[in-house]
Amino acid sequence: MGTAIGRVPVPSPVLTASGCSGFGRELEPFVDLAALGAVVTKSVQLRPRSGRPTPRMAETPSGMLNSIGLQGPGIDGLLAEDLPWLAQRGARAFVSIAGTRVEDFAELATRLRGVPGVLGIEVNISCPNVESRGEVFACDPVAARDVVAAVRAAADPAQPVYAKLSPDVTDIVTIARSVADAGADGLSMINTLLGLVIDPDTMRPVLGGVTGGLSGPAIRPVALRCVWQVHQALPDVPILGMGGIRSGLDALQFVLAGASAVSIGTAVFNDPSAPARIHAELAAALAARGFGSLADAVGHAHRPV
Ligand code: RRO
Repeated sequence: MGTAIGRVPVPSPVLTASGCSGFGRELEPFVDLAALGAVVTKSVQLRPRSGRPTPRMAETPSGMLNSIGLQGPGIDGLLAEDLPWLAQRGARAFVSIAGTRVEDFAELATRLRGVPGVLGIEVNISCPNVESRGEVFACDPVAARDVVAAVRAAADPAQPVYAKLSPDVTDIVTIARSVADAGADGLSMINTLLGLVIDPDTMRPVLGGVTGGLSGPAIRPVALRCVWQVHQALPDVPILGMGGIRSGLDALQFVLAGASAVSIGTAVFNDPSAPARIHAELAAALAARGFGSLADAVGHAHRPV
């Protein structure tokens, strides 16, 4: 059951989600990486970064908070180690890039031109764990547009560029329209939602970075609502849906709302084989409902009964 990222065909509509499977190594014992739509990498920046103070993860009954703070190897490490490792295994990499200036994003896209195995670029303009809200480009339509336009201009024309959007906005359709007009080939929705956990014993925030991004089942209805609204407004823009997907029936809901592919994030912490399992469950769920292909089901919930 294949799909496309932009116009590039991939063998599966199930991808990993950025930040939850690193650069694929942790999943390799459990999942055939080459059979995934792609491995969406942890967001990479121009330089290596050590991230926020520990602890950086907190569990809640309905989801997980992280305040990783963009820890990563930087683009040089990614190009030297991680991308060749994925390419050797026949896996496609969908490289998530992050920066604090428009020029950072453009330079990262330039460095990724023509790199073997790089399927496309996910432009992470929505990390909540940054120093100021002004750095969350996805909260402002003009800032979001400027980043995406610069990346689309700098990137390899063969590599689709997806913009990763934040749920922490008043009107996600305005942001989606702005980045689509700027040349985004698709949208990744959604990043985590800013949250807080306080330890009742210490009576202090659990996370070293105080606040963190909430992921997992708690945000699934929010993510689904975002996909629904954006597909309704922009039905021709491909959507990679994510946010608390744990089963094939969860993934089906995203497809019915308008996603043509899904990313699996937090679920891998409890079940590292989740991407393969969810692919099989989604295929069975589509067949059981009489869909001959995934494309037939995309946006089905919008159609009159
Ligand atoms: O590294 C992080 O703290 C992080 C990133 Br880049 C992101 O996009 N979303 C998130 O929840 N955490």
